[in-house]
Amino acid sequence: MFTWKKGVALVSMVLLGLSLAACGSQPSATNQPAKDKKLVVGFAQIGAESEWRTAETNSIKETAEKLGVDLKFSDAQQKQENQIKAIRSFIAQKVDVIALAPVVESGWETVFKEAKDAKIPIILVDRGAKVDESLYTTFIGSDFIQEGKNAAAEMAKLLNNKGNIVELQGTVGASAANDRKKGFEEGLQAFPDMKIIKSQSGDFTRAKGKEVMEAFLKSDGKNIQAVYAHNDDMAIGAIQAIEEYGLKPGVDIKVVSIDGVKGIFEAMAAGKANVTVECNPLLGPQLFDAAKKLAAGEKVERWIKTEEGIFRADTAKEVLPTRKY
Ligand code: GZL
Repeated sequence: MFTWKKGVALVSMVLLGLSLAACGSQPSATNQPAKDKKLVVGFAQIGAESEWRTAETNSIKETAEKLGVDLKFSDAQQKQENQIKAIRSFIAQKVDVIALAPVVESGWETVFKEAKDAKIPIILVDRGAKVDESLYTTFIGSDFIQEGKNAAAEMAKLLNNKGNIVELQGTVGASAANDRKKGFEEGLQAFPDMKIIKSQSGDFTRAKGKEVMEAFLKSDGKNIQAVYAHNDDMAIGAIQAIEEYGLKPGVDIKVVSIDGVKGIFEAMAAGKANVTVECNPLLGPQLFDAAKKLAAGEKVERWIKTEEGIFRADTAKEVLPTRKY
């Protein structure tokens, strides 16, 4: 016999069935299967100070595009406070992973703790940070101390173990600059007749590298047998200064630098530079591979190293067309 109670129960059963069917057929944001959710990565880039940096940015953007990663990208114009602002913005946007190339090693503790409290893992890319290791998950980048040692060994061959060297350091406080300096000095210990007679920061840029080299030439001119630059861009600036001074770069003053960008291969092919120690900027694939693993709760290695070579003037012409950055 029909009662109102039975009728209400029947109607609610029908409505419940319909709503469950609707859920099953039109996945919404809330019931989107986790595996189909787009990975969201915030990247706080330093700026565009060198060919190397531009190559790294291109690698990260192109790889994100290819993999369908939602990349939030910020350019800090070389300022740490802008990188810190970007990290706070990524936290507010609740990205899955935060990555950055720390412009300098210090000053990250507070904002990294904020990311940790928000349960967002941090990946360091191409430069280190002096913080407690628990505040970041992995460092993807090169062994800068080894790069400095390799540069010293190459310099010894060029100078026959004897000569005065001027050094163009990278950005003050940057791990790449600190460690390339450390590695080069350690490498020189085996060669007591090779001396660094002047050392100053050229901030990893061509313009500043040229300006500092001009000052070195003014004070020490023909007393300089070689220049060691922490990156190729400063070396290219130094080459211009040496030529304007009236000497032959690569001949009168040997040129050894780090990165392996196209510009230094062109200089080596023209006989104006002697050696570049490679530092690979194409880190996009390694970055998003690590980010994907972290977002899925998987572990990643503490240091994901990049493979690198050493390139000399005698092979520059044939290698140049094969270079990807
Ligand atoms: C190295 C990177 C350095 C490059 C420079 O990993 O941090 O910064 O050697 C760049 O060219 O400016």
